[in-house]
Amino acid sequence: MASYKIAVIPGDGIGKEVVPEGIRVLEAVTGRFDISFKWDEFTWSCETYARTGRMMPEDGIEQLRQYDAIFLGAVGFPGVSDHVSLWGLLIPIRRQMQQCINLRPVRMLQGMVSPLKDRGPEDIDFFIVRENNEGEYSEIGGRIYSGTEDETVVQETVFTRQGVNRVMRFAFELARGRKARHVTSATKSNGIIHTMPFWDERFAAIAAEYPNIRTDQYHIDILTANFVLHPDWFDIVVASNLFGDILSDLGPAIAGTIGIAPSANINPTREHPSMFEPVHGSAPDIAGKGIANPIAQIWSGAMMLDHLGHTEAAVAVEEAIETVLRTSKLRTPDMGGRATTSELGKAIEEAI
Ligand code: GGG
Repeated sequence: MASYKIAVIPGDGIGKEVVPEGIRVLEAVTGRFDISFKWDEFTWSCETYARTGRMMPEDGIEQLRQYDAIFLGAVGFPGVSDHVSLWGLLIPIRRQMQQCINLRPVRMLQGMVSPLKDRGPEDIDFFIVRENNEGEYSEIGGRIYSGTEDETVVQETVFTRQGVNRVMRFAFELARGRKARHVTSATKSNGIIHTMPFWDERFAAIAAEYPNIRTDQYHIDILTANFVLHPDWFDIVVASNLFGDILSDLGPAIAGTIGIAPSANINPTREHPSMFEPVHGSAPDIAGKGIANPIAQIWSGAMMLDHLGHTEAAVAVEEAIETVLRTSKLRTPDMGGRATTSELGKAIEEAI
């Protein structure tokens, strides 16, 4: 039997409601695939911040290093500034665990309804490969003359050759295993004069290593329009940290709802644990009502199974999600229904 120690961080808001459903469904596959999980919960959150002045303890990263993977819910709640909660928990984990790839599938599942007219599952099936450790998410910068008319704020974007090459190679390697074998680069090299022309140069250089893979690139503005107008044009989209974050909210929205969108923060060397979390945040507006969509968390669990080497178990979880969506009318309010978080979680567990 394969046994894994998983660090569970439900976090804030609906994170605390969807994480138990993710665990419920992963537990349901363990027997069938000879896997066992030991789940250790860490209550690090904005509540912890309010009590202690920190989102996680000083040795939090060291504690997490002993685990095989991290299963995260959502981070952020009113009362704590969003940049404090993100830079106090999520971003230090991504960086210190060298989770430099954020893999975000965008797939319209059978049974879902797209807000785009006449689009079905055959039209929306791609991956966003987001650079996860550098780019626009940078601490370099500062503010001078605070509170005066001369107030000035500077924020530097950081692209390293190693970081950009790494995310692009990951995208091309992923494309090699796909039918369409096509990589699209998200750029903005007309307006962003230093970093984005560099991004384009690296894209051309890495593309040359993969002559059998079709490539194209779009400025981010028209790329967002093309996600809506021509979602069938995309297979693998490689993007910087900020662009990837924005595109991976738009992608699932055209596939039906952001409530189903999973993500994997991957440490490709496997020296440190990778982290699996829904794309969505803590949704304070619906937190505590028991109506959050658990599918993004459950699908993130499938990505964790796949990362741990249990591809068949991962496929079983994905198929269970699709079975419930295809064969039942059970939907949470974001999908136009009235089901609760746990009703949908239990139905997926039963489908396993
Ligand atoms: N699921 C984790 C979460 O709360 N994500 C919301 C968010 O704003 N994340 C920022 C990011 O992915 O960079």
